[in-house]
Amino acid sequence: KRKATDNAGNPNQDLCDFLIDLANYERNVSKNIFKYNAYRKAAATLSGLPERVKNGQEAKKLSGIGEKIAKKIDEFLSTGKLQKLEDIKKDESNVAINLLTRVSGIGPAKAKELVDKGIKTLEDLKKHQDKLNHHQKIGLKYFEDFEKRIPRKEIEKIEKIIKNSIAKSNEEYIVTICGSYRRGKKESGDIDVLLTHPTYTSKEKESKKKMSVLKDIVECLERKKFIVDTISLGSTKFMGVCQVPNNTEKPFRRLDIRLAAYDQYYCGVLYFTGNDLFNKNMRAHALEKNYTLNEYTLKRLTPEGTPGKAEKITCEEDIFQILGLPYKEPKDRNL
Ligand code: DCP
Ligand code: MG
Ligand code: MN
Repeated sequence: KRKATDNAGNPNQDLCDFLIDLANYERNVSKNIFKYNAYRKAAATLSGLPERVKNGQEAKKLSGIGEKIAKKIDEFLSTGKLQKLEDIKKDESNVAINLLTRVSGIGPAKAKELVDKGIKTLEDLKKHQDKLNHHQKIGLKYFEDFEKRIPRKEIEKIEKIIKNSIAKSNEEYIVTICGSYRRGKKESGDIDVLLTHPTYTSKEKESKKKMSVLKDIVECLERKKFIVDTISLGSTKFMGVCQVPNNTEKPFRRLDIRLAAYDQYYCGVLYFTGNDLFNKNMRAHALEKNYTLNEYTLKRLTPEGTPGKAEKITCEEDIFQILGLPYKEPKDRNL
């Protein structure tokens, strides 16, 4: 949706832009997630280069760039455009599907369904809100703000607000802002908060008392006028909207909060820090080593392939070490 390759002074920004356009077309219209990931990977590789790519041949040496993408780079460098993209943009239903998927909560299938009904613009959507669920209505309400990237400075402020308010209700909560912020990005698409408490362990996860932990925190942040809207609230996952209090010129921001069990916290931190491609690689590597890794636990697989009991994990380094991998700092997890 938003451009994850926007970093200051990227000398290959225009190439990254057309690759992201192609990626979005593959996801939103063709529903080809494989190609979507391939284009995103190529864009991520180019966005990390210190210098401008000279031609496709040179680009092909880089990871994630093969013959086909190299050819497209050559076409773009010599003509300033890409015929495939020009053709895609000529079809107004493609353009409409792409636009509607930019609304938080609207995926490719829903977008196509709406476009088939003749709903093609945000104005159309506003007139047909009865066709939207609660999440999609919120996505539409905050459409402009949710497209704005969040500067690191603002998330630093938000981190203090969240930590202070939560500490006031109970000193023992542990709060980590994960996602692209933890990976050191200068701007983020949303704010990803991971939360745990020493008394909240995987054994007690389902008990009645623990069910209200996240709800209480959300209510506390609502009273502070920090959380302003809720998309969804379950026992371990909140999705909603926040704004820096007493600062009405600041845009509304997407906020995710997850509650992790204390003994599963670092698998949660690893997962929620990402990025998603890094997580995929990490899980694939775990399987090669006969382990299964998810956002909760790391478990050894028996020869029959069934998971054993959870490994004891007390920090992220433990996970890398058990899997025989050198530790990677969050800033080196931007694949
Ligand atoms: N995640 C994942 N697979 C997904 C979605 C998310 O592994 N399909 C994990 C990795 C992500 C983290 O959750 O880094 C947070 O998800 P976000 O969508 O918030 O992504 P980021 O924080 O990485 O980027 P952005 O700046 O766009 O929010
Ligand atoms: Mg995020
Ligand atoms: Mn998120």
